[in-house]
Amino acid sequence: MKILLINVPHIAIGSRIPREQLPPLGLLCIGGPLIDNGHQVKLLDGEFGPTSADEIAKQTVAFQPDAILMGHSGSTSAQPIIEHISKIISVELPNTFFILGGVFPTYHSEIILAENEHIDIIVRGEAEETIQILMHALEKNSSLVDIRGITYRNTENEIIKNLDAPIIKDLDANRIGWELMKPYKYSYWGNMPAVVVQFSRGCPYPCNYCGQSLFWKKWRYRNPQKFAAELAMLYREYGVTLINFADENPTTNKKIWKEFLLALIEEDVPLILVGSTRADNIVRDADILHLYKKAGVIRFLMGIETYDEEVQKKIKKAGTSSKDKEAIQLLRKHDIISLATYVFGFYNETDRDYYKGFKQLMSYDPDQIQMLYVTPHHWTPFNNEVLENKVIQLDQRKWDYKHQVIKTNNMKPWRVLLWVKMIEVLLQMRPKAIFRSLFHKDAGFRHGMKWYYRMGRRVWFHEVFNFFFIEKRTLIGPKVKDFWKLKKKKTKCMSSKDFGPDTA
Ligand code: B12
Ligand code: SF4
Repeated sequence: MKILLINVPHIAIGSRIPREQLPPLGLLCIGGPLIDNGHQVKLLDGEFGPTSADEIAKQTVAFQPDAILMGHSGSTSAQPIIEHISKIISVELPNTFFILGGVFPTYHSEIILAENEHIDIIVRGEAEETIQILMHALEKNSSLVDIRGITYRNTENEIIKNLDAPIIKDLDANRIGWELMKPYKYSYWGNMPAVVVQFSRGCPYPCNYCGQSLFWKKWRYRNPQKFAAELAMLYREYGVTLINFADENPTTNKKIWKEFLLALIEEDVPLILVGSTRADNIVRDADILHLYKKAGVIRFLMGIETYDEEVQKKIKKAGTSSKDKEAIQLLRKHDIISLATYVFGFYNETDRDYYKGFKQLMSYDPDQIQMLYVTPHHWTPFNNEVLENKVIQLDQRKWDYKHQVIKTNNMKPWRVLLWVKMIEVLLQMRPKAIFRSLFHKDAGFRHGMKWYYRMGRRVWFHEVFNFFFIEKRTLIGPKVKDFWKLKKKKTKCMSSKDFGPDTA
């Protein structure tokens, strides 16, 4: 079959501010096995440009695919964009199969199909195995009844949700379609040829606001030696120098992670690695952090999330303040940049909480910070705790952690924004942090810091300007528990007009 993989352009800052793009790993993961099964597969990456919906439609029609596969990396915030673009294309290509996958569609497959008549099938969960079975069935025009992991519309126009697919046990079994990247110049970290990779899937922790551990179900990992060899191949054959880990927690198992680090050191390739992990893993690995550095790790992001140990317990973060601080110090000792994320909006904070959060971050002294707003993803336990809270951001494209989504009872959104923006400035403009970006002995460290300052400056002004002059929000929106029901009725992305004037 002729298959087109489409990565849609996002409006989120992660896509628009850096002026460079990373490859959509999810689509490459399904593209590889499909190529090996004999299908003709092409990637259209709309993030470049960004490409307009009409241009994407034009290029798609020119390719005349039998099936269009659209996926998510920004997930929730990408869904309205996917629905919009796929609808335009479907007018021109009524006989093409429209198939979606990714985190958000996995949990909303029936709603999406009910609202979008042109979308035919949704693949739920990890898709490398399911997509091969599905494309084979579509090619042979055979029944979809027994294909696990899909939701589809049958010939009677009923929406059928088949059983979940089993998790993939061997993560090395399916090849990633790296060759699909060839038409595009992917880069990150200041124009370094870059890819996104996944050493492991899943997370063994139960943080109540995070859907990732639920999506992958169980923590699994790739063969450390094969994985290191693949990274070396990416350097040698594709000139890749920057590796961005998609893993939730690649360091979960110390022994396995150490094996990978040693295997990569053995490959002797000058790669730079950035990723996310947990602070307690860094503390646990104090004796092997020199191997992290030797293998090329330049930055780890760690979720600090809150100053308040009570909230930490409530959200089931299972971390401690002392470990967070120690992890940052340990990384610094090994010339590895620490990026601390901090989440606002968990439980009706007051000025005092913001001040305490700020003080705590100052005392931790991270090299970089990222301030986020808690987002009630439908499928997370946190969502059930805030069902009665009001939604102030009705545009789903902005459910991206960088917009306040739920109302905090004690503060107006402008006040929350001022706190967040002030904390960012005060932390990033500390003489200590600036000094490190200019005079740190490690050139890679300096480069990473300068790149982040450049990006941060753009993000900061973009967010403040958009908040006051462009974006809309409402203080009289629906409750969280009603948001998706209302959305379903409206059929298209709601605007604040649906709930009265912008009163924020
Ligand atoms: C790398 C990454 C990025 C990169 C994206 C680069 C790119 N071109 O994809 C960058 C830095 C640009 C980025 C930006 C953003 N990101 Co991001 N990102 C990630 C990260 C770390 C990895 C994504 C990934 O590659 N996963 C690995 C692949 C293999 O998994 P996958 O994409 O889910 O694909 C599998 C299945 O879902 C399915 N599948 C996926 N697509 C399709 C399509 C079809 C047709 C089928 C059949 C199956 C299928 O099959 C795949 C293989 O099994 C995840 C966290 C994570 N660990 O997943 C966050 C994550 C996806 N990002 C997130 C967010 C919020 C954003 C931003 C909105 C942030 C912002 N405010 O700017 C933006 C959105 C823009 C964008 N382009 O996505 C959230 C999404 C939350 C949600 N559920 O809505 C995540 C989950 C982080 C988190 N912890 O919550 N991101
Ligand atoms: S926030 Fe991090 S540690 Fe917690 S469940 Fe999500 S990925 Fe795991």
